Amino acid sequence: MKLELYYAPGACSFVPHVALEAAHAAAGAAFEPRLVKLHRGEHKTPEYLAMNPNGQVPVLVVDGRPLNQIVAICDFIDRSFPQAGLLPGEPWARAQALSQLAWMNNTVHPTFTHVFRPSDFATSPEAQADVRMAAMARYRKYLERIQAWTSEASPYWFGARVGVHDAYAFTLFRWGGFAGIDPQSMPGYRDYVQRVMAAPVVAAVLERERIKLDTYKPAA
Ligand SMILES: N[C@@H](CCC(=O)N[C@@H](CS)C(=O)NCC(=O)O)C(=O)O
Repeated sequence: MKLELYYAPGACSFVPHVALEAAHAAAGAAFEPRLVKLHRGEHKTPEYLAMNPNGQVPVLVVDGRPLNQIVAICDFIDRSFPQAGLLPGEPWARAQALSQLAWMNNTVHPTFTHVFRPSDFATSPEAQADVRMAAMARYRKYLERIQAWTSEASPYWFGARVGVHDAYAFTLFRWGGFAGIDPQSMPGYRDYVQRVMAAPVVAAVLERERIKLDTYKPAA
């Protein structure tokens, strides 16, 4: 099976990127990482839009066929390489895991988009500032919910093996810095994220994407 992942450094594509790295470590599955330069608009070209009409990363191309949406991509990688243990196999536990993953993707993630790009949601500068402020408060509440979940992580979300929930929890926490959330203000979440970052498959992806947990800049 030929697998290609279109990703952008630090974007949500980090989640399937970790999934593929874990599948590589556990099952020898090779994949080709394809860097997409969002600042150059490489995700808006006709060729890219033919793979993903939303003009977004990630896209997983499987033997030439594109697959969109993180939840579907992670489900596909898990079913193709169950040796990686990315998601629980037992039906109820799996449904709960997908419920959490879907919530991160369809609720927490778009809330951050309101913080990061309020101009997508309002036209006047005042309304944009309002959108941003309201979304920042909601984003912090969501991170607190994730922090409560991760307090049970031992050492990772589902136990011994790092997986897609850990990768999403890291990504959302890292974005928190851009939303003005000091990582030191959430010590439980910070300690968990540091464990996740030290896991070899995550460390390999951090290195390839050249990202760190360095997004928070205290106000001068
Ligand atoms: N629900 C989508 C979310 C994808 C998404 O929001 N991707 C962002 C990066 S985190 C993106 O490509 N943004 C560029 C843009 O919208 O112009 C998924 O699961 O794939």
